[in-house]
Amino acid sequence: MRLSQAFQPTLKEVPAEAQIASHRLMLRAGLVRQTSAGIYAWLPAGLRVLRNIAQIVREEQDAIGAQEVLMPTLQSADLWRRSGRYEAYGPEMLRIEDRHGRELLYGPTNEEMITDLFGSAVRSYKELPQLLYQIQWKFRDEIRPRFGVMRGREFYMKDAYSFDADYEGAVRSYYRMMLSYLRIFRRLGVVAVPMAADTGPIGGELSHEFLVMAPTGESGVFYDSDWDAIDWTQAPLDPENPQDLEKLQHLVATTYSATDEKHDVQVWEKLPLEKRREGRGIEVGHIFYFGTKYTEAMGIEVSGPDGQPFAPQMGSYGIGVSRLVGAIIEASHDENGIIWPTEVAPYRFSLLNLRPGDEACDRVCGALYGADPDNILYDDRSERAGVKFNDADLLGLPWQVIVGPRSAKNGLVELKNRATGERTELPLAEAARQLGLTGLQT
Ligand code: 5CA
Repeated sequence: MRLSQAFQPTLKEVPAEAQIASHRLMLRAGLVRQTSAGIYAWLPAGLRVLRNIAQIVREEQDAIGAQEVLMPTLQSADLWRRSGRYEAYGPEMLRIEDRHGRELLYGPTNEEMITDLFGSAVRSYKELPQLLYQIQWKFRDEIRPRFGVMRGREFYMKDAYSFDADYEGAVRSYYRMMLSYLRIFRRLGVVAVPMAADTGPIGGELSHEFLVMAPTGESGVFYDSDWDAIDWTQAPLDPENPQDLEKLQHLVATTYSATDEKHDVQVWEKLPLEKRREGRGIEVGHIFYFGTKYTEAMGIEVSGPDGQPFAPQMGSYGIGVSRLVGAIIEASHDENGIIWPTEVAPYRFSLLNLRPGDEACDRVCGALYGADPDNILYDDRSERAGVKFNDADLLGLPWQVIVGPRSAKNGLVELKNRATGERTELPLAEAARQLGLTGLQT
């Protein structure tokens, strides 16, 4: 993408309403714009990040055998009356009436709808277990939307639902999902620690929330540094193997982590000092096991091996996809702007042409840009170098390739690492190789 043509409205002024870094940076870098309180339009660069996150979530959910569906955002009030949650959910639910006076709502979550779908299709225990997910917009009329996309009213969520024949199966589904979450957050380049949690309006008895460490987090957190050390993408745990899931369950039960609400000082003080990690966290995921709460309330049964009908056991599993965009920035930025982890960055690198019109600069930039124009952000604007440097730091792609007239004449470019600020001058072909660019035309 050529920056001269991109729809990327950056802001010079720090927006007054934005209280935290991620909100300020998302507005300043031109990732989102607020359209009404707690509701945001995603602009091209922001949308690319949102999609990258969703894609990693999708790959890892598929990898544990979950199947993707897409349910509507609008649901009928009657569906929610069957579970008893229509009244119980309260003013956070956006209630709507259609032209025939029928009551609808904009879904804040989808337990009822998926349970109904499941019930209309599955007849026998032989069709269990089932694991379904979607990535869809939700609406919760939060009393105080704030911190930008972090606590929005309309937000993008991955929600998954499991159906099992018995308690043991349901617990396996729960830990299979937990393993998938640990892999997802690792791939997203953040440390997210699972912590035992309360269940709130979703209900149930077993629940963990996943918190990303960031100083502006809403909860205080305490955890064992082992959580930082494990690379879950490399862990030899097979989501299909019940013994591996038991190992994970054991590890979670014995490796300390707690929000301030559940903190146990006595257990904490048994940990060696150098293993204690303390800070604040942002909730980016939440998983629940709630047994037959919804299947029973809604009268959903399948037939068992003995021919007797029974209500399947359920769990539900959320990830705040749009919240993660803010949470990743909270965890990874400096005074100059965002520092994207490679896997979610909106483009591979910024290409800074310091003198458009200069023959050598244009030639070197053209060669690099031509290798992957969809995924390179090419600053070809006729702006001062300082403006280009500032904008590139603000948007925070992991690498910047800086092309000035003197070095370009000698076939050299400068490679800047956004995270460390380190700059190295090297031949064009070598820079392309380091950036993983193939098909360079020189
Ligand atoms: N039905 C369950 C699991 S699918 C559920 O709704 N869980 S939840 O309420 O915990 O939401 C799941 C995730 O959505 C949260 O962990 C959080 O990351 C995200 N989320 C919740 N409310 C908001 C909000 N107002 N703005 C942005 N993200 C939110």
